[in-house]
Amino acid sequence: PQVIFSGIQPTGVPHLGNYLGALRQWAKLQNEAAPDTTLLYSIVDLHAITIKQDPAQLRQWRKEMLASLLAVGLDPKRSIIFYQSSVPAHSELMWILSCNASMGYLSRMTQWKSKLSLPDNASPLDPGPTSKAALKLGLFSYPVLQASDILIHRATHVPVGDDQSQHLEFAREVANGFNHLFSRSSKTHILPPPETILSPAKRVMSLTQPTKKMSKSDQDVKSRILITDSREEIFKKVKSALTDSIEGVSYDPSTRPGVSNLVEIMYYMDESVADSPKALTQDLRELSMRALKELVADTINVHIRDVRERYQGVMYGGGNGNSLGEIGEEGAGRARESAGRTMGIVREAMGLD
Ligand code: AQP
Repeated sequence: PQVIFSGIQPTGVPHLGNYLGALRQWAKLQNEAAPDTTLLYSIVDLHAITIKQDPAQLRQWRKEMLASLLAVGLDPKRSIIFYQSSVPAHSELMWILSCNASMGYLSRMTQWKSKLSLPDNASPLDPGPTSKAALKLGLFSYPVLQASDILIHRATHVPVGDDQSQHLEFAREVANGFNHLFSRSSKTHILPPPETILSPAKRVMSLTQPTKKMSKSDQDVKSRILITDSREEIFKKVKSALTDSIEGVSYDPSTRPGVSNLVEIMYYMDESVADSPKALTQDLRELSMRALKELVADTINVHIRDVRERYQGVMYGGGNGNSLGEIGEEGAGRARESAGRTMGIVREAMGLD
C-alpha cells in the first residue's frame, strides 16, 4: 500500500504557490486515495526554526497553518495531520541518518544559499565574508531532517512543488545509503526510497519580482496572494503586479515573466478553461493589461472563496467539531505510532535494540 507524506513550514499563512504547488494536490490525493493508502501531512515547525523565530509568532503561525490545512480540505479523520515537533522520532532518525550523510552532497544544495542570498557556487566552509557566522548547522543540515520526515513513515510518495525536487533526490540517496549498510538483502528496503509527485503548477512566481518564486518570507506582502485574502486584497495585489508594456497578452515566461505568471495562475486555478497556459492566451490575446488583471483576480477570488470561508470558520467559528488543539493531539498520536514502527525496524537493523 502507498504511504503519502508531505510537509509545510509554519512561517505564515499559505500563498497561492503553496496552494497550487502543494496543498491543493494534498487534498486531491486524499480524496482520490485507495482505502489502504496512508496519508500524513506535517506542519514542520522544526524546519521553521532554521531561521530565527519569535516564540509568540511561531505559536500563532502553527495554529494558522493547521487551520489552513483544514480549510483546503484535509480531513483529520482520513489524513494524519500533525506538528513535526510532537513526534520526537523525526529528530531521532535525523541523527542516525546524519551519521552517514555526505557533507559534499549537502554543500551543493541550493536552499541554504538562497536563504542567505549567496551565489550558487558558495561553499559551507567559506560562504563569504558577510555570512560565515550566519550559516548555522541546522540550516545546512535541513535536508537530512527532511529526509528523516519522509523516511520515518516509510513514505512511498511525496507531493511537492518544483523547488523541493533536489531535496527529494537527496532523501532517496540517504535511504539507499542506509539500506546498503543495514538491509539483510538487496531486495528488501528498510527505508523505501520515496517517489516525488510534482504538482502541475510547479513554480508560482512572485507578483512583484516574477523571476523569483512566490514565498511566505518575502518582505513585500504584495508579492504574494494568501489563501485568506479578501476579494479586495486579491484585486489590489493583482492590479499592482509587475507586467510589461508590450501590447496584448501572450505566453513566454522568459521574455514576459510577469504576464506569463498571471496567465499560469489563471490556468492552474481552473484548468477547465484551456489545454495549457499557452492555449489560454489564444482567447486572451487582445485583452489590455488592465482587463487581464481583472479577469485573473476574479478567477482567483472565485476559486479561493470557499477556502477563505472555511478558514474563517475553523479559526474563529468555534463550537462545531474538535478544536485545533484536539486535532493536533490526535494526529500526533497516530504519527507517533507510525514513526515508532519504523524506529523499531531501524534500531533492530543497527544493533541499537
Ligand atoms: N512559489 C511556489 N510555487 C509552487 N510551489 C511552492 N511551494 C512553495 N512555494 C511555491 C511548495 O509549498 C510546499 C510547502 O513549502 P514550505 O512552506 O515548506 O517551504 P518553501 O518551499 O520554502 O515555501 P515558502 O513559501 O517559500 O516558505 P518560506 O518563505 O518560509 O521559505 C512545498 O511543497 C513547496 O514546494
